Amino acid sequence: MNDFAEKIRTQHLSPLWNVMASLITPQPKSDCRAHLWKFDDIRPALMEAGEIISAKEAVRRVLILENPGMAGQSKITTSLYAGLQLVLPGEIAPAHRHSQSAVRFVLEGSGAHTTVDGERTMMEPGDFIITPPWAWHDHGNGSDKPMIWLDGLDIPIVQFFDASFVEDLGLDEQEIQRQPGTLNATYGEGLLPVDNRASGLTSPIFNYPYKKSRAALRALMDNGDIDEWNAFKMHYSNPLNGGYAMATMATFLSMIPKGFESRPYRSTDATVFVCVEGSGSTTINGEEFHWSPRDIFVVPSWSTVVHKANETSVLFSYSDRVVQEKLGIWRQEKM
Ligand code: GTQ
Repeated sequence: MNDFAEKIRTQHLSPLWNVMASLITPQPKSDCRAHLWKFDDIRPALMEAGEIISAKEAVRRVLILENPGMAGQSKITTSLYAGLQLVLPGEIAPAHRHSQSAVRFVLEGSGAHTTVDGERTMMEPGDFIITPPWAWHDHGNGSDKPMIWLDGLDIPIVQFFDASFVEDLGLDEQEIQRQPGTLNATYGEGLLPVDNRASGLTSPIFNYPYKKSRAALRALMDNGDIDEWNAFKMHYSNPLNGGYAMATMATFLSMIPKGFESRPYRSTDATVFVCVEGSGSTTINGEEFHWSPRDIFVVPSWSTVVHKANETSVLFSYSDRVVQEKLGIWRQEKM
């Protein structure tokens, strides 16, 4: 057998029966590990990065959240990237575009901005902001305080497909083509242009302000039936089709009432969570992680999860669920 495998290796052939069991596993097997980053513990490193390199020099001054099971791979899960981006007062992160799309979730500061394909939006804590694939984007901070947000990108997905392109605009900032708030006013009020020609792959709304998202969850909580696994959970939606807001990353916001303990669940989409408000803990395959505002934690695929809230809490999360659903491979078990 070994001689045979050795012999055919020179012809770039390999016997399936030696590797079958590790390729097609009875359950998901991943190097991805559960982990929690306490914001207060990692913030000093980010501020130190602010002293040694400017946003312009770095292009993007970001500290990558690396999954401890995949060190050196710039991944938080097998398919997703996460990083903390710092823009100091007066700084600009210059305009560029790339195949990868980005989720921004604002953690600290107020009054910085990002410009995406000709429209500028201000960034406030809890806002969920989208950079679609191949959209020009630059960031700036005109406030007098540091701005910190979580970047979630589909870098590993694009890497897997060998489909990465990037282009620099050659200017710090792109030209602004519309008034701030134009896209939200056009697409975010229950109306659509009759001859809408936007592709629908990504939501035309690129800032989902926390104030509005929180009010939606609050209304759901005050009037809806609680889900024993998710408490009150919504996905950000694309007004063109009601689907997820982005093509590669599904994004969610959940409100968990004080004292709630979820029943256990598991799903095939490894998920990155951010605590927005409140405090509590999440037990992942028996290991308990305590969170409070701005903490970030990651749940690997098919790990059993139980959430507990000490106070009424809000969690933001993102995963590749939208891709897995399209491919027909997403699974969930609510126990
Ligand atoms: O803001 O454009 O965290 O291009 C990584 C790559 C952020 C960005 C990241 C990027 C960006």
